[in-house]
Amino acid sequence: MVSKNKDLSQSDKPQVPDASAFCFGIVTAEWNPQITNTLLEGAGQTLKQFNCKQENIYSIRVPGSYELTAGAHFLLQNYKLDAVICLGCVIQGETRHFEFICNAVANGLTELSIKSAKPVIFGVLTTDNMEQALERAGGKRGNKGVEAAVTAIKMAGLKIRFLLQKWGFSLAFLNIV
Ligand code: RBF
Repeated sequence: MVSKNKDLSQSDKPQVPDASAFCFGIVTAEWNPQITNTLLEGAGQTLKQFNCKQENIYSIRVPGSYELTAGAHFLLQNYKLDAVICLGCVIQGETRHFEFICNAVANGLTELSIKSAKPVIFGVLTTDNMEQALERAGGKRGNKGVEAAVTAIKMAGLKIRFLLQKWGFSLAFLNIV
Protein backbone atom coordinates (compact mmCIF):
# COMPACT_ATOMS: atom_id res chain seq x y z
CA MET A 1 0.00 0.00 0.00
CA VAL A 2 1.28 3.43 -0.89
CA SER A 3 1.19 5.85 2.04
CA LYS A 4 0.42 9.52 1.49
CA ASN A 5 3.97 10.48 2.47
CA LYS A 6 5.43 8.27 -0.22
CA ASP A 7 3.58 9.96 -3.05
CA LEU A 8 5.61 13.10 -3.71
CA SER A 9 3.47 13.86 -6.78
CA GLN A 10 1.19 15.65 -4.34
CA SER A 11 3.94 17.86 -2.86
CA ASP A 12 2.77 21.30 -1.84
CA LYS A 13 4.65 24.14 -3.43
CA PRO A 14 5.91 25.68 -0.13
CA GLN A 15 7.55 22.38 0.92
CA VAL A 16 9.81 22.35 -2.12
CA PRO A 17 12.60 24.92 -2.55
CA ASP A 18 12.55 27.39 -5.41
CA ALA A 19 14.51 25.88 -8.31
CA SER A 20 15.18 29.06 -10.30
CA ALA A 21 18.93 29.03 -9.51
CA PHE A 22 19.43 25.28 -10.01
CA CYS A 23 20.65 23.27 -13.02
CA PHE A 24 19.46 19.71 -13.55
CA GLY A 25 20.39 16.82 -15.80
CA ILE A 26 17.79 14.29 -16.90
CA VAL A 27 18.77 10.89 -18.32
CA THR A 28 15.94 8.86 -19.84
CA ALA A 29 16.13 5.23 -20.97
CA GLU A 30 14.63 4.42 -24.38
CA TRP A 31 13.36 0.98 -23.34
CA ASN A 32 9.59 0.98 -22.64
CA PRO A 33 9.23 4.45 -24.22
CA GLN A 34 5.51 4.70 -23.51
CA ILE A 35 6.43 4.75 -19.83
CA THR A 36 9.74 6.61 -19.84
CA ASN A 37 8.43 9.44 -22.06
CA THR A 38 5.65 10.05 -19.53
CA LEU A 39 8.15 10.02 -16.67
CA LEU A 40 10.26 12.54 -18.58
CA GLU A 41 7.27 14.76 -19.28
CA GLY A 42 6.32 14.73 -15.58
CA ALA A 43 9.87 15.46 -14.45
CA GLY A 44 10.33 18.34 -16.92
CA GLN A 45 6.98 19.93 -16.06
CA THR A 46 7.72 19.66 -12.35
CA LEU A 47 11.14 21.30 -12.60
CA LYS A 48 9.49 24.20 -14.44
CA GLN A 49 6.61 24.31 -11.94
CA PHE A 50 9.24 25.10 -9.30
CA ASN A 51 10.77 27.80 -11.53
CA CYS A 52 13.69 25.94 -13.06
CA LYS A 53 14.53 27.56 -16.42
CA GLN A 54 14.34 25.45 -19.57
CA GLU A 55 17.95 26.39 -20.44
CA ASN A 56 19.08 24.96 -17.09
CA ILE A 57 17.72 21.49 -17.89
CA TYR A 58 20.12 19.16 -19.77
CA SER A 59 18.19 16.18 -21.06
CA ILE A 60 19.71 13.16 -22.79
CA ARG A 61 18.53 9.66 -23.71
CA VAL A 62 20.36 6.38 -23.28
CA PRO A 63 19.43 3.00 -24.84
CA GLY A 64 18.35 1.19 -21.65
CA SER A 65 18.21 1.52 -17.88
CA TYR A 66 21.56 -0.21 -17.59
CA GLU A 67 23.14 2.82 -19.34
CA LEU A 68 21.59 5.37 -16.95
CA THR A 69 24.69 5.44 -14.73
CA ALA A 70 27.03 6.15 -17.64
CA GLY A 71 24.65 8.80 -19.00
CA ALA A 72 24.46 10.54 -15.62
CA HIS A 73 28.24 10.39 -15.37
CA PHE A 74 28.65 12.04 -18.80
CA LEU A 75 26.29 14.85 -17.77
CA LEU A 76 28.07 15.45 -14.47
CA GLN A 77 31.43 15.53 -16.26
CA ASN A 78 30.29 18.03 -18.87
CA TYR A 79 27.90 20.41 -17.08
CA LYS A 80 27.75 22.13 -13.74
CA LEU A 81 24.66 20.46 -12.30
CA ASP A 82 22.93 20.53 -8.94
CA ALA A 83 21.35 17.09 -9.44
CA VAL A 84 20.71 14.44 -12.08
CA ILE A 85 17.40 12.64 -12.50
CA CYS A 86 17.55 9.13 -14.00
CA LEU A 87 14.38 7.71 -15.52
CA GLY A 88 13.80 4.17 -16.69
CA CYS A 89 11.42 1.22 -16.59
CA VAL A 90 12.35 -2.43 -16.11
CA ILE A 91 9.51 -4.93 -16.31
CA GLN A 92 10.06 -8.27 -14.63
CA GLY A 93 7.63 -10.34 -16.66
CA GLU A 94 9.42 -9.39 -19.86
CA THR A 95 13.04 -9.95 -18.93
CA ARG A 96 15.12 -12.43 -16.99
CA HIS A 97 17.69 -9.68 -16.83
CA PHE A 98 15.41 -7.86 -14.39
CA GLU A 99 17.48 -8.36 -11.27
CA PHE A 100 20.82 -7.78 -12.96
CA ILE A 101 19.66 -4.52 -14.51
CA CYS A 102 17.86 -3.25 -11.39
CA ASN A 103 20.77 -4.06 -9.08
CA ALA A 104 23.35 -2.64 -11.46
CA VAL A 105 21.55 0.65 -11.93
CA ALA A 106 20.67 1.05 -8.24
CA ASN A 107 24.26 0.38 -7.18
CA GLY A 108 25.69 2.44 -10.03
CA LEU A 109 23.61 5.52 -9.26
CA THR A 110 24.34 5.30 -5.54
CA GLU A 111 28.07 5.05 -6.15
CA LEU A 112 28.00 7.91 -8.65
CA SER A 113 26.10 10.11 -6.23
CA ILE A 114 28.61 9.50 -3.45
CA LYS A 115 31.67 9.87 -5.66
CA SER A 116 30.43 13.03 -7.38
CA ALA A 117 28.92 14.47 -4.16
CA LYS A 118 25.81 15.33 -6.24
CA PRO A 119 22.27 14.01 -5.87
CA VAL A 120 21.63 11.33 -8.49
CA ILE A 121 17.97 10.42 -8.37
CA PHE A 122 16.68 6.86 -8.95
CA GLY A 123 13.55 7.31 -11.04
CA VAL A 124 13.44 3.77 -12.36
CA LEU A 125 10.20 1.81 -12.27
CA THR A 126 10.84 -1.84 -11.43
CA THR A 127 7.49 -3.54 -11.86
CA ASP A 128 6.03 -7.01 -12.32
CA ASN A 129 4.15 -6.02 -15.47
CA MET A 130 3.21 -3.19 -17.84
CA GLU A 131 -0.03 -2.50 -15.97
CA GLN A 132 1.86 -1.64 -12.78
CA ALA A 133 4.23 0.56 -14.78
CA LEU A 134 1.32 2.44 -16.37
CA GLU A 135 -0.19 3.03 -12.92
CA ARG A 136 3.04 4.79 -11.90
CA ALA A 137 3.48 6.75 -15.11
CA GLY A 138 0.48 9.06 -14.98
CA GLY A 139 -2.02 6.46 -13.73
CA LYS A 140 -3.67 5.91 -10.38
CA ARG A 141 -0.35 5.86 -8.51
CA GLY A 142 0.76 9.20 -9.86
CA ASN A 143 3.78 9.91 -12.01
CA LYS A 144 7.11 8.80 -10.56
CA GLY A 145 8.85 11.25 -12.90
CA VAL A 146 7.17 14.04 -10.92
CA GLU A 147 8.39 12.49 -7.68
CA ALA A 148 11.93 12.12 -9.04
CA ALA A 149 11.97 15.83 -9.96
CA VAL A 150 10.64 16.87 -6.54
CA THR A 151 13.32 14.72 -4.91
CA ALA A 152 16.02 16.30 -7.09
CA ILE A 153 14.93 19.84 -6.14
CA LYS A 154 14.75 18.93 -2.45
CA MET A 155 18.21 17.37 -2.51
CA ALA A 156 19.70 20.29 -4.44
CA GLY A 157 18.15 22.62 -1.84
CA LEU A 158 19.52 20.52 1.00
CA LYS A 159 23.02 20.75 -0.39
CA ILE A 160 22.78 24.54 -0.75
CA ARG A 161 21.43 24.74 2.77
CA PHE A 162 24.52 23.02 4.19
CA LEU A 163 26.84 25.17 2.06
CA LEU A 164 25.18 28.40 3.16
CA GLN A 165 25.21 27.34 6.80
CA LYS A 166 28.89 26.51 6.50
CA TRP A 167 29.56 30.00 5.12
CA GLY A 168 27.44 31.61 7.87
CA PHE A 169 24.61 32.90 5.64
CA SER A 170 21.02 33.22 6.84
CA LEU A 171 18.57 30.94 5.06
CA ALA A 172 15.62 33.20 5.77
CA PHE A 173 15.76 35.11 2.47
CA LEU A 174 15.75 31.90 0.44
CA ASN A 175 12.69 29.80 -0.15
CA ILE A 176 14.57 26.81 1.24
CA VAL A 177 12.88 24.76 3.92
N1 RBF B 1 16.30 -1.95 -20.41
C1 RBF B 1 15.29 -1.33 -19.74
O1 RBF B 1 15.38 -0.13 -19.46
N2 RBF B 1 14.18 -2.04 -19.36
C2 RBF B 1 14.03 -3.36 -19.61
O2 RBF B 1 12.99 -3.92 -19.25
C3 RBF B 1 15.08 -4.03 -20.29
N3 RBF B 1 14.99 -5.34 -20.54
C4 RBF B 1 16.02 -5.97 -21.18
C5 RBF B 1 15.96 -7.33 -21.44
C6 RBF B 1 17.00 -7.98 -22.07
C7 RBF B 1 16.89 -9.46 -22.30
C8 RBF B 1 18.17 -7.26 -22.43
C9 RBF B 1 19.32 -7.95 -23.09
C10 RBF B 1 18.22 -5.91 -22.20
C11 RBF B 1 17.17 -5.24 -21.59
N4 RBF B 1 17.22 -3.88 -21.35
C12 RBF B 1 16.21 -3.26 -20.68
C13 RBF B 1 18.33 -3.06 -21.91
C14 RBF B 1 19.46 -2.84 -20.92
O3 RBF B 1 19.11 -1.84 -19.98
C15 RBF B 1 20.71 -2.37 -21.68
O4 RBF B 1 20.36 -1.27 -22.50
C16 RBF B 1 21.30 -3.47 -22.55
O5 RBF B 1 21.51 -4.64 -21.81
C17 RBF B 1 22.65 -3.02 -23.17
O6 RBF B 1 23.60 -2.76 -22.16
